[in-house]
Amino acid sequence: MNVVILGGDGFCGWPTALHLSQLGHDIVIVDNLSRRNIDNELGIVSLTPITSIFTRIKAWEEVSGKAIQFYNFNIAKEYDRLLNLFCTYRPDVVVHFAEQRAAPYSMKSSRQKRYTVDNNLNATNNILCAIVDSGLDIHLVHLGTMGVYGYGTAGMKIPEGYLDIQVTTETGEIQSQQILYPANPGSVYHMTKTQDQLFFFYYNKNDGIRITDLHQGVVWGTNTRETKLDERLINRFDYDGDYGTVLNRFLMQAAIGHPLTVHGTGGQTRAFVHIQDTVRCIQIAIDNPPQKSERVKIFNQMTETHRVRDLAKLVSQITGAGIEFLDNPRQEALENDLHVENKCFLELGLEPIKLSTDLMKEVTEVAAKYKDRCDLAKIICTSKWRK
Ligand code: NAD
Ligand code: USQ
Repeated sequence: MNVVILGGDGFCGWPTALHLSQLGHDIVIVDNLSRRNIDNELGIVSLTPITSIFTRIKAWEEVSGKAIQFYNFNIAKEYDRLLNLFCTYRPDVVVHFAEQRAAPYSMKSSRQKRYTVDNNLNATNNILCAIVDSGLDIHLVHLGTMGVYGYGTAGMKIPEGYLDIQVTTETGEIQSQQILYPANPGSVYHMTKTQDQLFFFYYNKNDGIRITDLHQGVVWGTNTRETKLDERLINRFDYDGDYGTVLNRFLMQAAIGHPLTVHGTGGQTRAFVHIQDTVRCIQIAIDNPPQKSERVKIFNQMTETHRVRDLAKLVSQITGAGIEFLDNPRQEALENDLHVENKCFLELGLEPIKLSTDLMKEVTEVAAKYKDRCDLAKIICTSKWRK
């Protein structure tokens, strides 16, 4: 298949591009390298020494014999280039990773709030418009987030996108319906993902676009089978207070002897997925597209849930690291339970990679290998939800 990967230079996009290329798909990456520019803006670098996109692609060609094309443009702004790419390359599938994805970055100030909204909403709308204008039957696979649901469960498992409800009509009849699960975003970034859902609902209803929206949990791990093949293919490892996510941060903090930075009581429960399962889930989603008149398919892309303080305890037991309970910079529930339905991927053959000592050690080893690249001043989260 011809596959366009939007945001293919990023943490999830790069290993996905390699995985799909390895499977024999023809891959085009589009990325405006905004993530690398934000690193410059924040004065940080990935803990792992990622090479330029050009070196990455050349190394992949040497290692695998497979070519990947790359275009550097902004999909939120350069609509004509996006449409032209769709019309000339005629993709079967477009995978959309190209959004500003850090909640703390999106809350830094009005500049970052406005950038996140402008970038993410225009990116998604432009892709949908370009699919309509191209006249092609493209399957769009989007990376959404578990955070669209909020993290409460009302005593039930969070379903895969749609909630069964019953309404009483004026004549007293009970009618059953399914609606999108009510949105409950916890940051401006998460809010853009809840708006993406409405774009998908609308363009699917109006234009019949086939869409799969993957509500992904927090991704952990660094490398996948393909990125391990050559040092030049190494994936990015964000450890800083804006882009670093909780489990990778804890593993990295343990590797450098920094106390584990638990926000508040650490009673927050979140859903997790390993980066190797991320790329596998996208493969499964591509292999199982919605039918022409089917509504938006929504999968919960997560394999387990954990409470933050339990993760800290686990990492501490394995590594001996200390734990520090910090004032929580975010506005979020101090303690929450989280139960999530994830049957769709399991029924389609996903064999989940669960948190294991071996895999956690692997991340710690990667972190230890590159610890000299760490800037200690960038570890603590400074972005506050309320000033
Ligand atoms: P990332 O920031 O590493 O990658 C995103 C890529 O998109 C970057 O390379 C960036 O340069 C590019 N990009 C952003 N805006 C663009 C634009 N307007 N035009 C062209 N390129 C643009 O993020 P990631 O961790 O790989 O996340 C990818 C997607 O998965 C995001 O949409 C994110 O919301 C979602 N997601 C990520 C996680 C996680 O834990 N990393 C969890 C759940 C969902
Ligand atoms: N946390 C800590 N200590 C830290 C870092 C985080 O206690 O050092 C806590 C946070 O307060 C939060 C939880 O850990 O309660 C998760 O934070 P995170 O930074 O790991 O994840 P989050 O901000 O939710 O965002 C990440 C990705 C985002 C994705 C989301 C999936 O950056 O792109 O959408 O995970 S989910 O959380 O399921 O919505």
